[in-house]
Amino acid sequence: MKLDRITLREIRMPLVHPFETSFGLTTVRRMVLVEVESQGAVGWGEVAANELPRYNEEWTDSAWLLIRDMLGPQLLGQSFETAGDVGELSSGVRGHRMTRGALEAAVWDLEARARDTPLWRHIGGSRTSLDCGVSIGIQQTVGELLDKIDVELAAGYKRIKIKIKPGWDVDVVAEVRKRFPSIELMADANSAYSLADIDHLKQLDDFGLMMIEQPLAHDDIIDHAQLQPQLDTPICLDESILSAHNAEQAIRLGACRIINIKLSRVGGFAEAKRLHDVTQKHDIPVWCGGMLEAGIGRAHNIALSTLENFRLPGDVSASQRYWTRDIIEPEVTAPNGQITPPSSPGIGFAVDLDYVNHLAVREETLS
Ligand code: OSB
Ligand code: MG
Repeated sequence: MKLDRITLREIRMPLVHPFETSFGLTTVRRMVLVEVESQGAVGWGEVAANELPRYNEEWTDSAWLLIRDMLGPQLLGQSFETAGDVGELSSGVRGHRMTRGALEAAVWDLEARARDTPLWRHIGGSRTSLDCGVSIGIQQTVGELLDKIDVELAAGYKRIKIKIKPGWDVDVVAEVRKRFPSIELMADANSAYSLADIDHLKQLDDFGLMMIEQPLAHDDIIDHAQLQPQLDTPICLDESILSAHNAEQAIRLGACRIINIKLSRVGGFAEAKRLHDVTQKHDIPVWCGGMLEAGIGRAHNIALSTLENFRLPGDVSASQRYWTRDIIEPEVTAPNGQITPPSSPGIGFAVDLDYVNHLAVREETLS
């Protein structure tokens, strides 16, 4: 296969609910969409990187430049057998997995469409109903958080994740637990703590959390391995796991009991599948994380979530929790907190090109 064209578009979309984590507040998403074409067939990808390099080293503008000046021209100049080979073609670039992964995922979509197969089947998925959780950002008051949780439980979501940071942690979790004694509850720290906080983190053991996500540094495995045996609560790694190799090491060291796989964070489907297989071999459950994606990224996450070892409810939920209007048709819905993978080819949702062009603040075609 050879690509004939790559079109980049940057879109801006305000979130229905501004989203606060330990590393910052997001109110408007700026996303780079990637459209690839080969022999008349097209595929779509979405770069999940944030607007600033706070979650990882990438951001919207780095993605644009990297594809425009380096990855795009390089990919257009090479032929490859299958979508599974595309990640390897960009392996000369250090890091920037979200940017590389968006290109890779676009080619997977194209390939699945060309074969008239839903992407989730094309990658080897088998789950036909996906249990969904939600991730709720830091709120102004605990009362607001409790109200938000009420809304999500009423919508049928199966698990509630709250964001924590120093000053918004043990007391908040205690109040949530008091009000909702038996829900599936977890907390995501986005690297806000260090081993010096160990006694503080141990207090979270009182609340029967499913897991605590990424308590320590974004690039750490060894400190997590020291922390995990001292906590009853399972640690789930997010930021620290960029590859199947990282997962092998984390599991070998006992740094976590659960892993959040983000398609974007690991650089696309080929690596996500390898990582999935490693966790399955070691009987470590996984779930699919999100990055506040618009419809294209959301559709890719749905496809990934159909792999067998995605045993826990993920962060992939209905479009309307994020957007007044999504860029795909139909938008993603999650009746009773469950998503049904689509049956049409490729990502299985139609990209609303008129709306994308309406939202686009810049566009560039490479050929
Ligand atoms: O750590 O999982 C995270 C959003 C942006 C950056 C990092 C994270 C998140 C979320 C939200 O938790 C997931 C979502 O709803 O898409
Ligand atoms: Mg996380």
